[in-house]
Amino acid sequence: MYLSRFLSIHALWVTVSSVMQPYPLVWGHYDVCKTQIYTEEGKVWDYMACQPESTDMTKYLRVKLDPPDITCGDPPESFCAMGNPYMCNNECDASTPELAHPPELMFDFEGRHPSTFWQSATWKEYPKPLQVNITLSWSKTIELTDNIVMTFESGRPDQMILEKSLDYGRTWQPYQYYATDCLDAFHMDPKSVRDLSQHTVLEIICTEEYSTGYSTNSKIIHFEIKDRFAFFAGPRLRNMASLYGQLDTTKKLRDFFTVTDLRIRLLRPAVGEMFVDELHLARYFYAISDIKVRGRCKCNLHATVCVYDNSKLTCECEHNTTGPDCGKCKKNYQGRPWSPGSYLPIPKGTANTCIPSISSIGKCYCNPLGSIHDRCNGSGFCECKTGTTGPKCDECLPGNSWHYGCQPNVCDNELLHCQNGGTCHNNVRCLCPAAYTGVLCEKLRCEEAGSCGSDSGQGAPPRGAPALLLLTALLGTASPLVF
Ligand SMILES: [Ca+2]
Repeated sequence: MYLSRFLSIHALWVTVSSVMQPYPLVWGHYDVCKTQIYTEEGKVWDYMACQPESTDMTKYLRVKLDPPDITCGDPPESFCAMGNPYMCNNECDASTPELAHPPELMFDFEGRHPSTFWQSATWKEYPKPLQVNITLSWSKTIELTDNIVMTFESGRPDQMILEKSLDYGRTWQPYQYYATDCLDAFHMDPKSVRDLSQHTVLEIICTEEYSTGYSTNSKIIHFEIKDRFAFFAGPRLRNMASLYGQLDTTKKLRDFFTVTDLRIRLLRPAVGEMFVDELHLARYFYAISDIKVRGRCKCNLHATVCVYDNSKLTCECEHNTTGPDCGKCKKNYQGRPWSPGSYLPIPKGTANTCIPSISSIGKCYCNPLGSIHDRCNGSGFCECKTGTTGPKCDECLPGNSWHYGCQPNVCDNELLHCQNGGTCHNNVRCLCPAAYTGVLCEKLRCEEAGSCGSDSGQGAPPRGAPALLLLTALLGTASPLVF
């Protein structure tokens, strides 16, 4: 199944800003890897940097909860409305579809009312912490192109860490800390993304912006990708060329927006007051109705298509590259070291195509006229036709000459002499005086026509008859060409 093609997010941004202010749509969308162009040498391929379009990546993830049995409803339990501890007639029951809250409800289509949501068990074991890890895995490197947005139906947690992995979940780094009190929870000064700059954009911050429990109306938590892009592309992301230039030259910046997995670590549910109300612990739980992750397969600017097959995303690599991320050159295309494509120069970028290896052009391509197959056999050698030799089968054995491949000599200077004053032409034919004919000019033309008279002595009669017999015998073994 091919990823559906959306208007890429940066194209969308430009379209939006062009409404506000005329803006030339000159720089590329990197949506084509190659085009055919006409040059003096005819039609040739012109290669350019390319990438898949940005899309909804939640369609391709695997979700894992830890502890695995933390989802509510098994056994069924009742919970209270967050704002009202005395309204405890809500029920979660995993065995009844209308009352179940499984994890997939964080990723279903959200357009109906009321929302569908995942919900944890309640905090009935207080004061033991109620902690849940939600891991989203793609088994593929992806590049984030828009904010990660999480919608909480339970009130936003008091403490939470968003983490990322770049190595399929083996190691994790924090992406952002969230708390009602950053200093108390994580010993960090609270900051907002707006406090950062081009120079500090990679700093990991703790924010208090999204953790005010249920006392405010907002349910949303962001991880701000676009605000970070804006440090390079300007507030309306108009100067994407500048961002792309930075991404090209700063690997750390590129890696910052690249993930294979995300992990939401819920450390303390929304409490909303100074103290936990121990008499009504069924008020405290986590519930998430929606998680948005937009991005694209990372293909190192060598592919526009990412295929989802067998629950796995793979780039369809161009530019003679291969691997799930197009991260290396194909076999026999290692003529220079692999490198990713480049966004620069705008608008088409640079493809940095892999080129054929020098060793593969000698070694494994056999001369098609001199060899049985045009590729090496299993042991790495060309198999030559009769009369042919050399590593590439482009040299002739003695007694043979190259004429669309090696052909047995018809005449030469050693054994196959042209007779009666004839001259050998390129080892393939004797050029005979007018009166003579035959492969070696051994026959009188009038003899062949049966018109030789007593006065027809246009030339000397055949000389050296025994030698002629020998040559005729030799000719029998050769395969004279047809002229
Ligand atoms: Ca939902």
